[in-house]
Amino acid sequence: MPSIELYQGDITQLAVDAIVNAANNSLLGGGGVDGAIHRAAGPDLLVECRALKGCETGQAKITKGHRLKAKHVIHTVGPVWSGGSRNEDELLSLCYKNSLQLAAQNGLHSIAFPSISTGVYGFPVERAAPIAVREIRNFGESSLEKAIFVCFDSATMDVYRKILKL
Ligand code: AR6
Repeated sequence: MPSIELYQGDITQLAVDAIVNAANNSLLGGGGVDGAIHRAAGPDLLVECRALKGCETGQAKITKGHRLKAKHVIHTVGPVWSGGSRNEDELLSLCYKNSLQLAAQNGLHSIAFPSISTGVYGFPVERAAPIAVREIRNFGESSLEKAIFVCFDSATMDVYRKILKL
């Protein structure tokens, strides 16, 4: 299992092997963290994303980091919250699992996650954060040494802090 760190701020500023993007099924950009990543990475990220032909919810795809400090971007698509009975928990777990697996397959050592689905997609952060933490803790031996949870706002930070007892 990689060690877990907590960081409050902008994920686009992190010099890690991969930052994870909370994207949508098109992988062609959007608002929130997705928009910030595309702005910071520059237009070649979109060119590379076009060739990926989208991504299913819960799955993940990897690109280069282009102008980012991060070497790679792992794009995953979280579930849209619709009350909790549409497999949202399982799909969110898959986002973390598949992103970690992709990082390990590429021999990466460090990865940073935003709080997937808890912005525009409306997944309650109190329910999402324990899922995120559980998936990192359940991830076995691999090249991954460090996973960073990046919280943009202090409310999200508080939830993670409590769960991680930091
Ligand atoms: N760094 C880290 N976290 C951020 C940043 C940033 N620069 N900007 C926002 N966040 P969201 P979702 C936080 O809405 O809910 C996009 O349009 C934000 O405060 O970005 O998975 C996509 O194209 C929140 O805590 O992602 C999809 O259409 C978290 O990131 C849709 O939004 C996730 O919020 C995906 O929605």
